[in-house]
Amino acid sequence: MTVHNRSCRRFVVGLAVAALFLSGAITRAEDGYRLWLRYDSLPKEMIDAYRTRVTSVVISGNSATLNAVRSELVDGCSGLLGSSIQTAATLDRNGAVVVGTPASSPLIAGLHWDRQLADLGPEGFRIVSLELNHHSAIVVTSIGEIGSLYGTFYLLRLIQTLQPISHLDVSEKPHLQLRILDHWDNLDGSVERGYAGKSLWDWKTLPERVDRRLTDYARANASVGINGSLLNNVNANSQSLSAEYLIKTAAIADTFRPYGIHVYLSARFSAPIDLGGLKTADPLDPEVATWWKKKADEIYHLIPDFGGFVVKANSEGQPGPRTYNRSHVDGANMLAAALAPHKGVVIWRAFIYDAKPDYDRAAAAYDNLQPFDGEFAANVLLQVKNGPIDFQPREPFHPLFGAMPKTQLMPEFQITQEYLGFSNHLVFLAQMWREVFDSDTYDRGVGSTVSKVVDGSLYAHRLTGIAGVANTGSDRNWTGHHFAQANWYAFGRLAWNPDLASRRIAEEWINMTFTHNAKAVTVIARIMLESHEAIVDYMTPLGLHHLMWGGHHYGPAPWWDTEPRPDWNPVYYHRADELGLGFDRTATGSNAVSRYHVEVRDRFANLDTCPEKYLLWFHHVPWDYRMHSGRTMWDELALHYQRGVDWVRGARKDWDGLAGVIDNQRYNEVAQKLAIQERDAIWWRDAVLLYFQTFAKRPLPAGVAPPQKTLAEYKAKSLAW
Ligand code: GCW
Repeated sequence: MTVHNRSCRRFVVGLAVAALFLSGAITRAEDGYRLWLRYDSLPKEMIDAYRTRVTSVVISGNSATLNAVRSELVDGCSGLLGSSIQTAATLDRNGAVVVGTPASSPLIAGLHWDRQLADLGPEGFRIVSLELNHHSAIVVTSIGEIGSLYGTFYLLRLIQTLQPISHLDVSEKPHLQLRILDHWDNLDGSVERGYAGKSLWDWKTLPERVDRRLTDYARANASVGINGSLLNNVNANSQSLSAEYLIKTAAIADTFRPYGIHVYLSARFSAPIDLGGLKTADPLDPEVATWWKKKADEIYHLIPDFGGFVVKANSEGQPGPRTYNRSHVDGANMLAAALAPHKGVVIWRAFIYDAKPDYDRAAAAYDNLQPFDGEFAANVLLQVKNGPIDFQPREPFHPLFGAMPKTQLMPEFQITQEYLGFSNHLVFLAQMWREVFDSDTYDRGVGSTVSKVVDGSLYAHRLTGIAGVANTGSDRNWTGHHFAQANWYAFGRLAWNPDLASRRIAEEWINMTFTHNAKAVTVIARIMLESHEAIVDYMTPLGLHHLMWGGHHYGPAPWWDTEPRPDWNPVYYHRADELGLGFDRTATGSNAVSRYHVEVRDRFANLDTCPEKYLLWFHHVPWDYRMHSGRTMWDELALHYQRGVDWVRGARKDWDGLAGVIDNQRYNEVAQKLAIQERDAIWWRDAVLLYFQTFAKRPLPAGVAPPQKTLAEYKAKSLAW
């Protein structure tokens, strides 16, 4: 190529790029970074309905939160309505959106809504369409600035999901108080059970440099009402509480504060020894208590709105009060006393299981903690996983819910998919969480659901909360799989209101994230709403659990029996033998079922009334046992696995049909993940059925495809992710 040719080409390329810019044809990359806060222009035929209602933004005051409200509203409305919406100092035309608190806005103060707003609290809000100073307006208000921010996101969501806004009269407040994302992030940037890249916190460059991404993280959380963030792994490093790291944490807290997010830290129980040089961490030692009080003072000096400590004690090798022969109450209450003067809380994890001979892990947390009901300090919450084992694809609800009426329990859900196909499998977890919330504990008679335990209404608790183990990371799309974003979204929506329907959550998210095309929304919602049952089918149907490969937990290994603790091995959980399959947790076995209320216990303990989805969780069932369908248990089991595989194939076809409706990048990325999901579902079906067949000694029923490899091949190498 001659020099002339090269420069000529450069010129032409330059012209083309400039032309693209001018025509607006260069759109943003569809890499998923914007999550559900995309603010792309609404379908043309819809815009006019909103344009007359939203013409300007009137926000007086200049706090960090009000500034965040202003820029969100201006960006959001300008993007959605395809024209620049400006801020205005006064209400001089129709269509103003007026946002603020009675204290920040004279217009709002003039409405005299103080009583109603006080009832809704500082995070609650009202949104009303009305006439104000002879102009039509929409008022978004709260007694707290954070409430106005939440109201702003609510209004934006209405527009994003094409809801009418001409006659609004909305009053909302969160059902749960502490709505926290737990990050299992290590100080070296790795994330325990994280499948979306590295930690979002770059400890090396903090506090000098705070990644812009943290503001976007805070916006996303605030948009669904998440108000807390636990920054470090519950398998904690004491260094997180050192002066050096607290300054870094304070910089993160400063970034989150305008968005109403409080930071929490995992406290390693041995920190007084590790950092303070004390000889002991015995919670009843006065020097230890003093060390924690001073540490709390130091933290609150830097971070006045610090949320509190989360503690994993005497579990999986973590130190705790039992190390000193003290109780969990001794440990929790000692820390609670240090935080109480600052209004901080202690979140004590109930994920405690010891390895006594012949014990059943499903009863361990209950036996360790239930006897202490009523003894925890007022600022302690007990954080209980949704089920009694460990975030399995399906578990019955944890028996502690409904068994500790005098203790503030908060559920812990796992948003990251440790046991559910990492960031490779599409599974919408709202379905699974709904099942937990809707479970009836019977503690105060029929209708004593987990959601009523959790929202405090069953026992009139003051302090309530919920935690979700985050699935976020440094990946450009935040969560590895585009659909995993829906689980972050759903967690926030359910934390705000545990009674929300999963369909509603799914449809909101699809409209905001992918498309307004009604047909496509229906297809995608169906995929999402069916996905949880499908993953249960191809991983652990009929109440099976913990069949995963040791250590990393990706893919099946029901034969696994080499972990140092029996209860880390799949064989401990499925108990397959020549007679049948499943863990007898009734009176003839471990009797873990007795930890549930009598109504629940009797239903689960009786083979005829036990829901089949929990059958092998509670019973050791003969291979030829007749299921409700009339088929044998073995045949039914095999057909569940096949059904799971078939579902993934169907979902792939459905997704393929969306070509052209979804942007290319996300369409292709999701399609590729679905291909992996199909590969894995087949692997699960084949490996598990081949292995159980060595006990069942029965042929696969008609309709179940023959395995693609031998059992030896499946045992030789784990599935790769
Ligand atoms: O699910 C298990 C995980 C561990 C985790 C533990 C816990 C943080 O395999 O990685 O540790 O639960 O919840 O404490």
